[in-house]
Amino acid sequence: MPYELFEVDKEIPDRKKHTYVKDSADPTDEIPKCNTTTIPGCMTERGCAFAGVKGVITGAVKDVIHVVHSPVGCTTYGCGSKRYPTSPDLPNGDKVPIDQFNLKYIMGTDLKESDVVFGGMKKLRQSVLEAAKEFPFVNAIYTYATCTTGLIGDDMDAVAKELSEEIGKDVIAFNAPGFSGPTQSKGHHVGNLTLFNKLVGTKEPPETTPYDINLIGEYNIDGDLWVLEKYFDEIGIKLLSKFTGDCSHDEICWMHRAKLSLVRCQRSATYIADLIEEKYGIPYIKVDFFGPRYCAENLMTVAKHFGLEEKAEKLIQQEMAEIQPKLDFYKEKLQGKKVWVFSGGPKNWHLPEPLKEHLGMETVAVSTMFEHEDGYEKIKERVGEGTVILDDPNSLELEEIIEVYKPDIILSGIKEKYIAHKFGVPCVLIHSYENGPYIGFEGFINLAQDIYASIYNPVWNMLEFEETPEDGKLKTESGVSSEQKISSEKTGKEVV
Ligand code: CFM
Repeated sequence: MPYELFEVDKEIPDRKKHTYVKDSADPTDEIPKCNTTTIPGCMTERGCAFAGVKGVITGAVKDVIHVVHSPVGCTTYGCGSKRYPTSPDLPNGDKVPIDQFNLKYIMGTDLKESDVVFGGMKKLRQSVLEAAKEFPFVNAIYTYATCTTGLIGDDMDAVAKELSEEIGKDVIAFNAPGFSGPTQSKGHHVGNLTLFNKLVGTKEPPETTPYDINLIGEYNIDGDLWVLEKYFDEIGIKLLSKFTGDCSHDEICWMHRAKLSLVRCQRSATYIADLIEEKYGIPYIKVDFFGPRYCAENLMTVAKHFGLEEKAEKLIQQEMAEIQPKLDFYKEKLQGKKVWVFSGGPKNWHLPEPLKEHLGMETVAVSTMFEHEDGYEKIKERVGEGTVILDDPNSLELEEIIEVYKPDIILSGIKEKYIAHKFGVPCVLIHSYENGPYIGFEGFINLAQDIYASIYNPVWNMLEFEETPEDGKLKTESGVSSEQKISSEKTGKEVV
């Protein structure tokens, strides 16, 4: 049977359908059940639909202020949570006057009980006007529905329309209350649709060239976008619009003028590429730049589209020559190490092959928070026999993966990092990165270096565990749990 019920899931048998163990003999449609609501009883690692739109799609836009229509908790949660840096430069030559403005500021309507009873539209209006006054340099104001305002049914679009006219700038409402879908993936979709419907086609770029592209689904995590921008620059391809890493509000408005779209994150942003193709006839290519081979192949594909193969060839040779000695070093050190990859979705199929091919590492477990069928098909293609593929793992399963599949390293997010550490397993962040960028040629070396530094960190040799048969829990030699031992070493105080 390709599906497996984890020990910790005995009381939640439905989890079995979400836990697939790769067997090449299976037909391709054998993949974990996915994109459904979390099973009650599971402590999920997922984010909400509001997080999907603000935390992923729109949060990187550098010259807008966000007004979250919610009690204050969602506003706090929505502030600067993702590491997408921006440059201050705007396409018209202006500069955003506050450095990394997109990461530093967010506003909220601070809804109270009486607003829930009597409606919050007045407060929203007031807050948007205040935002326009506080930050006069912004080029647009984005507002967000949340669970509370979705439930009371405030008409965000009506307020946005009225205020756009009054303020003379775009005020956009994003209607993705937290509960509107099973995961943040729903928010990605709403973000794409809203930006397409409200913005694309409404402005013209200052200039165009025959080599203009939209780079879609690249959010500039720790500078990824700037690595790709440098490559495209050298090949002679111009990024007319980015969606949405280091992007300005206006760039989204003129995405209809590009000659080609590239879709980098195919989970969060294929929607807008499809819509642009359908309405404006601009084709798109799905691209993957993680790992040297994928990066080289995909740069060539894009260059070919514009007849710029020679320049791409030259760039690839240069970059490969530069990284090869480092790649050889890390491969020697990391060969045979076992990995568990846990991300939202796409990074789970981007990484296993490059890790195998360039570093000799074996992916033994893969899990995602919100991947859909197409992504799971790619994951299945790209991992070896016996790899466990989990959809929406709960926190107890995370521990069981560590105990059963014994990864040497976990590539994941901050929520899992400390679980891993408590089990004495190193962890490298692949959502927000440790020392990125991780994309492209030099990015892959950064990733390899972080993996190497984590696995070979001498701290792991200082931990000693022994099994206690009574409860099966991991204990250190002295009898205190590993967690207690680490904290006592840190504080110098005895833990009882
Ligand atoms: Fe796309 Fe992303 Fe990802 Fe994503 Fe994310 Fe992310 Fe991710 Mo964290 S946009 S789907 S919602 S590649 S924040 S940069 S790492 S879960 S796999």
